[in-house]
Amino acid sequence: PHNPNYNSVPAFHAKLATSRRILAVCGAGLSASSGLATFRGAGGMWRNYEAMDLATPEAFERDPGLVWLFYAYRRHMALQAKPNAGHYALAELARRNPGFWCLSQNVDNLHVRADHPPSQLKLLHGSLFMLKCASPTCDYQTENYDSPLCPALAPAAVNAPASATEIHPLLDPSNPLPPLDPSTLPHCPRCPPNTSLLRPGVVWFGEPLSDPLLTSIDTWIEQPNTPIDIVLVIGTSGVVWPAAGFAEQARMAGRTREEKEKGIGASVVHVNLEAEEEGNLRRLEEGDFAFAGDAGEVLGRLLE
Ligand code: BJW
Repeated sequence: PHNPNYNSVPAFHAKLATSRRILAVCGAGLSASSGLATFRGAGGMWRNYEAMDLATPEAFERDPGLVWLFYAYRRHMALQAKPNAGHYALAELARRNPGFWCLSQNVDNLHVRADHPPSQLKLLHGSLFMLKCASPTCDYQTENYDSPLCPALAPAAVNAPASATEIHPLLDPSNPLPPLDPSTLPHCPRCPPNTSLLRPGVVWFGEPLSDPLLTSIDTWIEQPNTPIDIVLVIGTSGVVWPAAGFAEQARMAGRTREEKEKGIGASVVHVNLEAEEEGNLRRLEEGDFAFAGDAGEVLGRLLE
C-alpha cells in the first residue's frame, strides 16, 4: 500500500522534533532483537505446547511443575540475554523527554537493565523476576533472580547451545521431562509450611492488570489540554487487551470534537518486522508511520 511515511526516517525526525508527549507500547518483538522468543507465530512454541496455553492460571493449577519449568527456562534465557539498541534508545528518549512514557508488555527485565527511568516505565504484565504466593488470600511477593530457582528446576537453567542449528535440551520434545512433584517447587515462606506454592509474578490470561497501574496510565493519557503527539507501537501483535487499546486511546485523547470528527490525532508509528502487513490494528491514518524491520535496529536509527 502507498503511504508517504513508509520507512521515512527524515519525516519521522521532523515529527519527533516538534513532539512533547510521546507514548510507547512495547511487545515481545522488541526483545526478539535480544534473542528471546515471542508468543505467537514462529518461536511461539515451547516443546509441544503453545506458549499461550502455559500462561494461564488453569495450566498452573493443573500442572505447576510444567508451568514452572516453562518460566524457569524463560528466566534463565532472559538473564542470559542483553538489552538491545531499542531498549537503550527508549531509555535515552525517557531521560531526554519527561513527557515520554513507555508501557511494556514484556516481563524479561530488559528495559530495567537498559536503565530506563523507572517512573517512565510501566510494566503491564509484571516481571519474571517477581515471585508471588499463589494463594488468593496471601499477598506475599519477593524479587528473585536465582537461576536455577531451586534444584528441581535445574533442567530449565541450561545455557542455550552455541550453535543455532542445535536445539536447547529443554526445548527438544524427544528429550523426556522429569515429572515434577509440587512439593519440590518453591513455597510461600509466609503461609503454613508446604501449603502454598510460589508462582511467577506475571499477569496470566483472565487475570486483572494492577488497578493503580491502569488508573495512572489512564490519567497520564487523558491529561487535559496536552494531547499526545506520537504513539510508538513496537513489536507487538496487538491482540492482547487491555494493552491493545492504549494506542487508539492515546491517539484521540485530549483532541477537540472537531479534530475527532476529522480523525486528527497523534501520529501512530508502527515498528514491527511485519509492519507492512496492514491488519485491523495496523491501519494507517494520514500522518502515521510504519517501519518494517527489527525493532532494535529500527529504533536505534529513529531515536539516535
Ligand atoms: C518483531 C520482531 C523483531 C517479531 N522486531 N518486531 C477485550 C476483548 C477480548 C478479550 C479480552 C478483552 N479484555 C480482556 C480480554 C481477555 C484477555 C485478552 O486480551 N484476550 C485476547 C487474546 C482475545 N486479556 C486478559 O485476560 C488480560 N486481563 C484482563 O483484561 O483482565 C480483566 C478481564 C479478564 C477477562 C475478561 C475481561 C476482562 C490479561 C492479559 C495478560 C496477558 N499475559 C501474557 C503472558 C504474560 C506472562 C508471560 O510472559 O508468560 O502476556 S499473554 C502474552 O501476550 C504475554 C504478552 O505480553 C502478550 C502480548 O504479546 P506480544 O508482546 O504482542 O507478542 P506476540 O508474540 O503476540 O507478537 C510479537 C510481535 O512482534 C509480532 O507482531 C511480530 O511480527 C513482531 N516481531 N520479531 C520487531 N525482531
